[in-house]
Amino acid sequence: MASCATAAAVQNSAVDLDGDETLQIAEATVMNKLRPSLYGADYSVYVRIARMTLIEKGVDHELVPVDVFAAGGPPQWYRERHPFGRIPAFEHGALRLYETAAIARYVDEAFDGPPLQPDDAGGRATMSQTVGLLDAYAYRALVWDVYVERVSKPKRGAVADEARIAAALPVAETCLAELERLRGDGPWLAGNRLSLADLHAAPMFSYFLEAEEGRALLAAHAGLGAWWKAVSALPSFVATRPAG
Ligand SMILES: N[C@@H](CCC(=O)N[C@@H](CS)C(=O)NCC(=O)O)C(=O)O
Repeated sequence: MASCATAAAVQNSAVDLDGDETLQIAEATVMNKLRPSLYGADYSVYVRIARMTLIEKGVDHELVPVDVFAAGGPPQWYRERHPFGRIPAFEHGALRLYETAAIARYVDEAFDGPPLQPDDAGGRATMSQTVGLLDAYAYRALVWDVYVERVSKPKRGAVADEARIAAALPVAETCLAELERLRGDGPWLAGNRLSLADLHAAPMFSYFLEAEEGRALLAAHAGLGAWWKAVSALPSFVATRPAG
């Protein structure tokens, strides 16, 4: 089916271009129309980042349910898509990806829709640095050490590990201070328009702010408070709120 569509697109666009250029444009056109699949569950921070990115780009896609926390872990067919057994994984035509930053960047670059990366090299590098710091430092401190201990564990009758929360708070403080510094005058985290950095941060903050410590830290960073108001009002954020 893809090859028929490729041939039709080649015929339609074979005007002033040489063969290679024509084929590249035709392939990009066909890929743009193929519906990608995202594997995962709505409770996952990383799945939500990918879903928000797809929604912001206006990409029609399918969410294929995979629960990594199910007894026995994810099924074998899923491990073939993600050897580390995490979510999400992504498929678009013959392309298979895992690692959310790579998925989000691909979605931004492969599909039409508003650009989600700054135009200049320095801006893109700074945005990638923000995404990197969220992955390397914020996810564990904000989500696992503060949210899971303070909110999630007590909800299921377990006792919070206070030492773990106390150890995470200075890391969380550094993350918020750095996000605020990098954002400068805003309104978004990287540059003057919504970017992959905002979509990477929002699902982590969503959980973090369920904890009283999270709300107190945000209140101490006024610039980030304004950012949170804007990002949490995005239709892509509202539409991806976890069901449970
Ligand atoms: N580096 C991965 C992280 C993905 C990740 O940690 N996903 C979590 C859910 S938010 C997961 O699958 N956790 C299962 C586990 O830790 O076993 C990415 O960027 O996609």
